[in-house]
Amino acid sequence: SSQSLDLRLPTPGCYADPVRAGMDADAVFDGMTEHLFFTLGKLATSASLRDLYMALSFAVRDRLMSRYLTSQETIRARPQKTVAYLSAEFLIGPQLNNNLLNLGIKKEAEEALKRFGIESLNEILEVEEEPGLGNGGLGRLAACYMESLASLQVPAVGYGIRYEFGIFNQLIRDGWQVEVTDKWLKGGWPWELPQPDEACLVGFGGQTESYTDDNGNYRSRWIPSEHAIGVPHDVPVLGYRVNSCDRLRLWRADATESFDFYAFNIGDYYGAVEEKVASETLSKVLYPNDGTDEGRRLRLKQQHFFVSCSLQDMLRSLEKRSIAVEEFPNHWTVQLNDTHPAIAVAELMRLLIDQHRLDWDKAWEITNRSVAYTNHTLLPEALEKWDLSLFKNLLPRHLELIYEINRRFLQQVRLKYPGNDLILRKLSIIDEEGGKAIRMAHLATIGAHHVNGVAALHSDLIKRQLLPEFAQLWPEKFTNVTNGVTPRRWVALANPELSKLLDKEIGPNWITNMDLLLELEKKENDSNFLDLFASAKLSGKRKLAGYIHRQTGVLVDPSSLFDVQVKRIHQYKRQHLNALQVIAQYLRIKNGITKNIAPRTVIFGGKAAPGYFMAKLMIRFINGIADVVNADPDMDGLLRVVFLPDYNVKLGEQVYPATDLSEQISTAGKEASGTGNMKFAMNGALTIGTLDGANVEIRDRVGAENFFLFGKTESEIMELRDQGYSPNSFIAESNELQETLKLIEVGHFSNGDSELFRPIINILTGNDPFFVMADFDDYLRAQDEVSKAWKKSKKWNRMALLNTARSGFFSSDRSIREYCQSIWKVKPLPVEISCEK
Ligand code: F58
Repeated sequence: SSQSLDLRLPTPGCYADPVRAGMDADAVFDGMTEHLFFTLGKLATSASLRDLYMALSFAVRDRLMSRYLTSQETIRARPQKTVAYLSAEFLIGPQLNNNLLNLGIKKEAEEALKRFGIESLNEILEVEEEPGLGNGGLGRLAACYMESLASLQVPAVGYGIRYEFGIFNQLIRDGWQVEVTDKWLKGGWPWELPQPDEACLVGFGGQTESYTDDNGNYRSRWIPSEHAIGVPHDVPVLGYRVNSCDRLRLWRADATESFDFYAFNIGDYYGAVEEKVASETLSKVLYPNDGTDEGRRLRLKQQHFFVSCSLQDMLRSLEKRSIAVEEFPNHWTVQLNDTHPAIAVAELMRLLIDQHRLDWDKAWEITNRSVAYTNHTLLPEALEKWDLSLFKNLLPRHLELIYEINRRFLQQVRLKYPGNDLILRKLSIIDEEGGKAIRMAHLATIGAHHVNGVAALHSDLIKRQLLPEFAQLWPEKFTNVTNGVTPRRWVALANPELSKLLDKEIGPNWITNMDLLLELEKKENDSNFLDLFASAKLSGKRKLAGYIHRQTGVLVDPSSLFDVQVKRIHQYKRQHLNALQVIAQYLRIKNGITKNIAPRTVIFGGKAAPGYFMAKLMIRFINGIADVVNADPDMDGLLRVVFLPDYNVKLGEQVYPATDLSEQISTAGKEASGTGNMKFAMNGALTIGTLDGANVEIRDRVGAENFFLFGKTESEIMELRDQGYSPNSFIAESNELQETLKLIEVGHFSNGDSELFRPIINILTGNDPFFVMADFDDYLRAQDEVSKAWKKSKKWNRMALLNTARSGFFSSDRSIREYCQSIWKVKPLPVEISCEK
């Protein structure tokens, strides 16, 4: 219709202005110049690096627009099913380089920058502040999945929260973690498009009342006591070298206007401003927990806020196109990224019943046909439960609906297991033990048509241990989709040296078809090629060594074995097992037993949850060891220990290409999947690991002979636990372990303070919940294998090459194809950009 208004209006497909849409270096340069002048108010002659970053980002964003708008228009005009990926976290990382890569104008941007006197694109990329809108693996997975969805041309929207402060920045002071607020928005963030016209209203609190409707039916209605407004902030997510550009829609909480007007009427201006501030705190900060559920009221508010906005947005999209609400499951498939958005089950029921006037059965059918749930953890302390009274106070209508969902569900269970009260108690959404609570995993499982784990072992354990009664009831509901990571960011962009080599050897198509990497297998005995492969690695290591020196002052040798463990700090991930191993190596060197030692640089990185004392102490412990090791001349040329502060996506891009040995050493059965393990393998690192999460599948694919396996299996751990595990029996059998523990106890790594690391010793020699003592000797044995293998460099390089060659399965493109086929039933919708008027 806009065309009939004015034929001169450009369609998104043929935006004519070369300055804003041209893809050559001249156009990019002109675009930057215009943005410097008109958008940023700067003269090119006095532009700072940050100005140039902003100008280039705006110029790149311009070039996304025809793709983005045409994609959104294609989805609107040719209605088919769209994926709604609901996630409280999207850890998307820096945007500029990724968009340059996916647009295919990296060279052009470099050329344009040269005209501003900038010799390397890296200088500009350095300036970019990353949005830390996630804690770790779960948030990063959501980002990889959005990128793959767009690259596979699948219509999708990622729905989440635009936190004003993301995950804290980590400083290290005197060896301790210090948290600093992450003010990622302070300089303006060029990648978002606020859409205030599409705001949604969300209620909280108040009460419900029953009434009889016009047809004489009993109904319930909710009268909330407060409201917040969700304003969408959209981030275009462009696929790799395609026109498809999906949308990440992040909601920012605003105060409702009525407060402001009310203030003028009653004169309580300051009181009203306080209310406004309170409702805006909703999207203020990301909860920095990893692994423990805190059950905080504000977090439940955040969850309901973004879920309600997102579902309203989906329903509105149908209304706009005059599609009946009954058609919802044919137009939207809603994926719950863990239980954080699980309130969607109740909220969709509420919207369908209370607002769209559907009856229960129809509403339930729609909900169940639309929603699927991904579980990311088995740790009992991480399973979300909401205190019943808190929940009722905040979401009274949702509680009523959950009671009814539960009543109908338990009725079904009773039919199948007559007289079995135990199973009813086990399956109920309401946990009756202790203070009553709502089990969100149960709500999600009952509401969803599919429940999936994130690696084969994990999905199996969901069925056998976490939800066995549910799996018996609905065997076909449970499935596995092994995680994956995007090769665009994690190889093409992070590892330019390796990418160049791959392009030359097998052509550029590996970027979208990682199975092509298998062709590298035929190079496994080609010394020339192995040398080239190794020198790509060495170049990554040199860059990281420079970064380590600048950040920590520690000089490391790029020819040493780079042994890396980067991930959130947690007892189940066992950074302390790694640290103990370092001490054992240190002792060997001190005692002159250096024959089997390979020169190593042991690198740690990761944040600890601010309230997790043991994790913070583990960081202090690693830094205590680093201080002693790095200051001891006996260690020169043999051992270095580094704790890299503030591990995030950007730093990960430097770390993965520079790693020789990937530490994946969690207690078997505890790490749902892991995704860093995949990034390492793709970049040619060998793994030392337990049979946990996706390690199992990595080992199966790359070959057992190219993987350093150690430790008890999940079933052996269970057996040990059932027999009454005693760490001391393992300590008694290991001299090296005794000496290692002794050295910590006497304060060797804490300037003689024998108290500082006492809690670590106590936990390891006490009940050792993560079986560190049980796995120590076997870990040391595997590390000796690593050292031995490192010394035969050609053999090592061959093993490393085979890891890269056989890692194609772990592309998130494969994961997304599986979700599309077996869970979502969605097909790609190619986007054509044409210029017909
Ligand atoms: C992670 N979970 C798993 N949770 O630990 C990891 O094995 C898996 O590879 C990854 O998900 C992707 O499936 C995870 O990162 C969180 O960060 C939660 C954030 C919210 C609070 C509770 C932890």
